[in-house]
Amino acid sequence: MKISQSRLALLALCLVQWVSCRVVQFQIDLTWEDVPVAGALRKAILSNGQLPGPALWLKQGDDVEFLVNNSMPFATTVHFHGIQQQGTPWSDGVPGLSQDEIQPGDQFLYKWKAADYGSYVYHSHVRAQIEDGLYGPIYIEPEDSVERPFALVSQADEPAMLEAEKHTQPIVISDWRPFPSEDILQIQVASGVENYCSNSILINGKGSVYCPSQEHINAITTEAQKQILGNATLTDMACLPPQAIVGSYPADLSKVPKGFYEGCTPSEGPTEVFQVDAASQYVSYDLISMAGLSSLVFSIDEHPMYVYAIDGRYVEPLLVDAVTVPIGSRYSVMVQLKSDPAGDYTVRVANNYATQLINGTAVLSYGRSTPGQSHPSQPYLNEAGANATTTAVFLNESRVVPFPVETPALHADRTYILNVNTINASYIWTLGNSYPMSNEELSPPVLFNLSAISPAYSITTLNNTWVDLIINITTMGQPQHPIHKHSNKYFVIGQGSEPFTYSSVAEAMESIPQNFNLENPQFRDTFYSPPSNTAPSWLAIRYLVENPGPFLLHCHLQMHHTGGLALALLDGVDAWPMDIPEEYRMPVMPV
Ligand SMILES: *[C@@H]1O[C@H](CO)[C@@H](O)[C@H](O)[C@H]1NC(C)=O
Ligand SMILES: *[C@@H]1O[C@H](CO)[C@@H](O)[C@H](O)[C@H]1NC(C)=O
Ligand SMILES: *[C@@H]1O[C@H](CO)[C@@H](O)[C@H](O)[C@H]1NC(C)=O
Ligand SMILES: *[C@@H]1O[C@H](CO)[C@@H](O)[C@H](O)[C@H]1NC(C)=O
Ligand SMILES: *[C@@H]1O[C@H](CO)[C@@H](O)[C@H](O)[C@H]1NC(C)=O
Ligand SMILES: *[C@@H]1O[C@H](CO)[C@@H](O)[C@H](O)[C@H]1NC(C)=O
Ligand SMILES: *[C@@H]1O[C@H](CO)[C@@H](O)[C@H](O)[C@H]1NC(C)=O
Ligand SMILES: *[C@@H]1O[C@H](CO)[C@@H](O)[C@H](O)[C@H]1NC(C)=O
Ligand SMILES: *[C@@H]1O[C@H](CO)[C@@H](O)[C@H](O)[C@H]1NC(C)=O
Ligand SMILES: [Cu+2]
Repeated sequence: MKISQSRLALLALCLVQWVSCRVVQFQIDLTWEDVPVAGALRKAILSNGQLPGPALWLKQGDDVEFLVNNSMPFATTVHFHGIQQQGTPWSDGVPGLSQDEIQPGDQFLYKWKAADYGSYVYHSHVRAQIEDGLYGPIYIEPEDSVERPFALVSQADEPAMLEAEKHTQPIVISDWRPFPSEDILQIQVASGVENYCSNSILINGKGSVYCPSQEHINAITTEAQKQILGNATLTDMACLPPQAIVGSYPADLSKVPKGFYEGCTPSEGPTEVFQVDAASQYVSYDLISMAGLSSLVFSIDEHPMYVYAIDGRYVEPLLVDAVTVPIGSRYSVMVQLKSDPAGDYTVRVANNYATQLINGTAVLSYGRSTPGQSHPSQPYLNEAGANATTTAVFLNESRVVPFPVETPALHADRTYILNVNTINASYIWTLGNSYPMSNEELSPPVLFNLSAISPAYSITTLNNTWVDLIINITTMGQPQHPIHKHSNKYFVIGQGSEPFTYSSVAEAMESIPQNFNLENPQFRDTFYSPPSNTAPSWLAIRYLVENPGPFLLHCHLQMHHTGGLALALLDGVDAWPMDIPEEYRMPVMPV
């Protein structure tokens, strides 16, 4: 066994600095198999035979070697969502930008440093493969020196919370459809109808397909949905009819198969059970949404929870009864356990986009209930993802304060206003222009050839400058878009539910200073654009260019991302070309 020069140098550094210097090797073998998900057989992507994939547990400072073995009949890549990839842009997993796709039978070795602590997720970054199940949780245990925010809740309970954090568990919430992602992309082109319905909500991969009666669906239809529906009703999948989605774009509903937006077929799958021990006082969960098209709200009956970290960073703990988890975001919650539990409690996950009423449930079990004696627990969350009582508290993002607070520069060096809307069809989207899926096939990828990508689909930035991106939602009625940025996080400095008619943040701040926060802004890698129900809206984010490389900015809804709601940030081009390790210069790394 040979140890490379660089490995030896690293070992020496570890001994001197006394920091974690483990090299953690992790491997996933990807297969495409018929599996029952939510009780219905379908082809899906399994990672080491699992869906979601196995959890990767790390310590801050670890070096990771993540091997992807593609045993599937189609190409793929893996992205490490929220991981900065400082100095390792070749391990970001975006086809056409940082690497070529990993072909069937090939392998690829991603190497990166777990520099930051917290909750992350790995997932496919090719086309809409996330919808086929290629995702798994990552947790990076903080170094002891990182200050925890638990004493802000209670000094007396701090030890119990620290202990709960040590044993924190991922809860991956997602949605599922009866069709593989490639079929969905084809149905969209043939019919003109964007896919906006699921048939099941999964909690750690478990769930069922429920088909509520039309009476029940009509009874829980929300006021907002009634406004859109007029005289019509929701479908038997509790979805808006496609006319509401397609608008004036052409559509051919005869090309839409059963189960796309109507045609509910019930099936029963397993239910996730979270076993807890009342003696431990607290339990910690990392909520991760890997949905394809839903906006999932999470709640545990009769159990308020402290949100204490978001997107892998601590925040001042906020006590809530329910939290909305935009796709790609991670919310870490500390749940206070009951000293005298009455039985099992229902864990609820419900979609709050107007497009569909759908939910899934799991069980929080103290292991004490005897059959027949379990009482029905009292929900905070209803089937539309809204409050079930007048007193239920939902996380309010405006109240979130990072712990500790970090601040951006007061002025940006460059501003880009990126218009978000549909163009030509209900499933084609813009972020500035419309990023074509064919950009995933740019070869050699942009990291190796800066001119491989058209300026229409990219912006270039200089290293060590501050950039403002205005996500400009130019029309009413768009869903809140989960805007994800690769590499380093951004500060959420402003937002509004009115047209953005300014040329920069500085100009806007003169007219509407109340819409901005430069004092204690959130520091995120994924954040919702504001609602646009009654007017267009906008989101202003500011980031420091500190990691030269090509990184994607995109909506994490799979059909928006594949529909073009994406932009390549060619960061720090003044520091290109980079010193790329020889093995990454290959189209695909031989192992
Ligand atoms: C890697 O994939 C190949 C087929 O592509 C398969 O034969 C091999 O067993 C896989 N290796 C592991 C460790 O799963
Ligand atoms: C909706 O119902 C109203 C009153 O029942 C009726 O006047 C109207 O024509 C209906 N609209 C449509 C589109 O069917
Ligand atoms: C919500 O989930 C319950 C199962 O816990 C199910 O009976 C019901 O039909 C679901 N409602 C919708 C609208 O999905
Ligand atoms: C939900 O909250 C709103 C606003 O506080 C309140 O008006 C409404 O009655 C609540 N819903 C239920 C079912 O209690
Ligand atoms: C959220 O918090 C902000 C700031 O405290 C407040 O202005 C706003 O009304 C709150 N929103 C809701 C829906 O409660
Ligand atoms: C939209 O349609 C126009 C006219 O056919 C075409 O030139 C343009 O490329 C289309 N844009 C996208 C993003 O599909
Ligand atoms: C880089 O991309 C440009 C634009 O597509 C192309 O003309 C050029 O041949 C590429 N260079 C290499 C080395 O592939
Ligand atoms: C880019 O800028 C950051 C500071 O923002 C600096 O730490 C880094 O070394 C620079 N990278 C290069 C390659 O110059
Ligand atoms: C941003 O969107 C608004 C509509 O909400 C529009 O009036 C404005 O022109 C857009 N900004 C740019 C630079 O296109
Ligand atoms: Cu979107």
